Amino acid sequence: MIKRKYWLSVSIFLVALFFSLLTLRVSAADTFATAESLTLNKISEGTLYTEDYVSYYKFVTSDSDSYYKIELRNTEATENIALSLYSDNDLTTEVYSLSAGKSSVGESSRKLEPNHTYYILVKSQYSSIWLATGKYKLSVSEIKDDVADNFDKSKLIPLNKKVAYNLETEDDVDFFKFKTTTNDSFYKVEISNSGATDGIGIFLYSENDSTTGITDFIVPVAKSNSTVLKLKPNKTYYIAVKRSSSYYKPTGIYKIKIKEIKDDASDTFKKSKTLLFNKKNSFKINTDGDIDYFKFKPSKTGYYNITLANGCNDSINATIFNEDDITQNIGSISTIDGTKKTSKFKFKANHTYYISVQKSYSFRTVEGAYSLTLKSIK
Ligand SMILES: [Ca+2]
Ligand SMILES: [Ca+2]
Ligand SMILES: [Ca+2]
Repeated sequence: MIKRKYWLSVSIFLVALFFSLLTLRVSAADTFATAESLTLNKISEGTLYTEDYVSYYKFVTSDSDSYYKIELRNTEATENIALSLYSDNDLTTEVYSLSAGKSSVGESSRKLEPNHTYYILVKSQYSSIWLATGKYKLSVSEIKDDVADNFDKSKLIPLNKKVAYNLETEDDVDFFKFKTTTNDSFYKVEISNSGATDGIGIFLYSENDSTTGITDFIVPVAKSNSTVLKLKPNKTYYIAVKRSSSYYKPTGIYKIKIKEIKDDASDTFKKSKTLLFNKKNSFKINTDGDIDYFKFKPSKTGYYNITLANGCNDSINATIFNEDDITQNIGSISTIDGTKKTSKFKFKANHTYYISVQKSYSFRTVEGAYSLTLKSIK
């Protein structure tokens, strides 16, 4: 009797030991150290054998600047399943997690470090009431970024050429730079949202520093938008193309072009061009917003006629200044498009006067040719 009881106890003990060893073996096997290697861009199948089963995976990123799309397909599991991404073989290094409900897909695309081993754990979603068992599919796809996400590695784009790029994911940022010429020029920054799924934001910077923003604008789906700015000569400017806020989620192709528009007369008193007397001085409002400054020095004191001929598409004004100071206005000539107008002024000999020419109404878009003629009245 005692002997039988002894053997029963031993048997129970051995069975218990067997199961505990089995559990120990399973949990020891399913750790980071034995994580299954995933091949990039290939779908792997997996199974959650029990409700507390955890599958361990690892993958190595390429040496490219890339996004990685991780997709978890809950093909046959009985409840919600979840995935966590770790940057090291350590549970404290979680990058993000995502879940996939029954018969649905969970996915996320993130930029990851190049040449780095990441780990993925797949298990039942513990926040669910019921725990899952069953099959699923897992894949990690590399999506190469065509343009770097930072100022330092920004892509140099040529002037006057339209080039196509891509927003690979909705949080992709493409950084560009361009160099202005030695000319006194305007630059038209033009973006065509030819293939993106949502509005694209454009941000222009004067330095490789996000605090130096000059302007920004949005390009709606299937539209073009642009801005024209007078920029400093011989200088590098930066552009970021990205979503303008979390409200927008653009992915897809867009085209960018930086066009140089040369200005024939400076926008400042300081660099104003000298006008010649008894001659038609022909210039242009080269782009909307252009203002042209001139100077002249009469050789004798007396009355002079100044004629402004307007070949633009809207009204323009010439303003005459007694010195190189915006407050020293001594008169102006206004012309509507396609007409010319002459006004009489009295000038002193050997004194430098200034004239500016610009559009009359700030809310209009004005471009085109004009001329100024200065004649002494005999
Ligand atoms: Ca890109
Ligand atoms: Ca001009
Ligand atoms: Ca100008």
